[in-house]
Amino acid sequence: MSTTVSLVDELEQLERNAQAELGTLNDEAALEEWRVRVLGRKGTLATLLGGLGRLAADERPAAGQAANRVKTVLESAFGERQAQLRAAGRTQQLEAERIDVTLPARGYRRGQEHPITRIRREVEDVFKRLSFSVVEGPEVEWDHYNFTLLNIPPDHPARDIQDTFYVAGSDAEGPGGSRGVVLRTHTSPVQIRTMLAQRPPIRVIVPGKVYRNEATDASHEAMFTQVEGLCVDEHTTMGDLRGSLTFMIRSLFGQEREVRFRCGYFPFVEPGAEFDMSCHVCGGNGCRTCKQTGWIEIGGCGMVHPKVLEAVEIDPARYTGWAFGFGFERMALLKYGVDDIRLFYTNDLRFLKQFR
Ligand code: FA5
Repeated sequence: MSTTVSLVDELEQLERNAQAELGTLNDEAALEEWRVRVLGRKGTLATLLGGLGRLAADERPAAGQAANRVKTVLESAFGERQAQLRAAGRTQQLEAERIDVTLPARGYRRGQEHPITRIRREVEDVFKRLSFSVVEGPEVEWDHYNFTLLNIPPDHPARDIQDTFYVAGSDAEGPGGSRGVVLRTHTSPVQIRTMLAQRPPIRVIVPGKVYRNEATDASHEAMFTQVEGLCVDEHTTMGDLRGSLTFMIRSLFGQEREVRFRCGYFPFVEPGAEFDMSCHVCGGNGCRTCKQTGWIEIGGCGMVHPKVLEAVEIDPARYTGWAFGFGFERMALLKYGVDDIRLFYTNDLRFLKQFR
């Protein structure tokens, strides 16, 4: 037997064996190992081709052709197997990632307004209808605006009623050379800020958080929310104040409600009053909610004190003003029949979900 025949035989045997083996390989790593071993630079095929040089010249063409054919066949067989394995891998992956689009969707849990936000928006809407603008002010406030310019000088006893949190170490110089920074005890300092920034006519309401050094109980929190109302104009009177508050109370608690004023003292108004509404639970006959009086206290109000107008350089001989302030939490307690103010801030969803 000539050398050519035996080399061609060997090539054909390699073709058969290598192809058969290829069919048994099931992963890319084994495939790569096969490629290096059979088709690689030092692989079986290359070793056989190395034998070509030792053949007689007339035997070489036939052996060379056979070698090329085997090489092409094995390379394309390799390519096919690789494609097969990759396709199978993709199918498996798709299978693993299959999702059942017919399953019912998980419920989307919608949020809702906090009851205090709801009251705030209702009050804002009422006053917007009376052409008031909504403005805000800082919660960390100059002592000067929170107290002094509201006619509560440093040694005034009214400071005790609204004890608050003083910002320690703050000796920055404030307005008018004043010192002292506090967490505001009421929204009234925004009266001062508004009157300093704007000339009459002024009609604003000011919702926002306030702070007091307060032992908490069912009707007191150390942080709560107030709204301030301020109107400054020529000829505006306590009658306008009363009319506006009555309009608000009736919008929120029903058209049958009455509003009454009782004398009340706030250093920044003169005359000053507490305002009450007739009890919405018993209609004014007397019950547990109104402590048998028929009336429920809502907030404070009065005519802006001439000293306050002077302090912000508005002429009290030409302009008059009125103001009021009350807490949203106490209003929410009444409107929703809740008996403990602390429930609004414990973030218990069982409680909050009732206000949908
Ligand atoms: C004031 O804060 C005045 N600035 C209101 C005012 C404005 C009077 C303009 C005149 C003119 P007073 O301290 O009474 O007033 O508080 C007003 C309301 O805030 C109270 O009626 C009550 O509704 C609420 N409030 C007071 N303290 C607390 C507290 N610790 N927790 C919850 N609500 C409170």
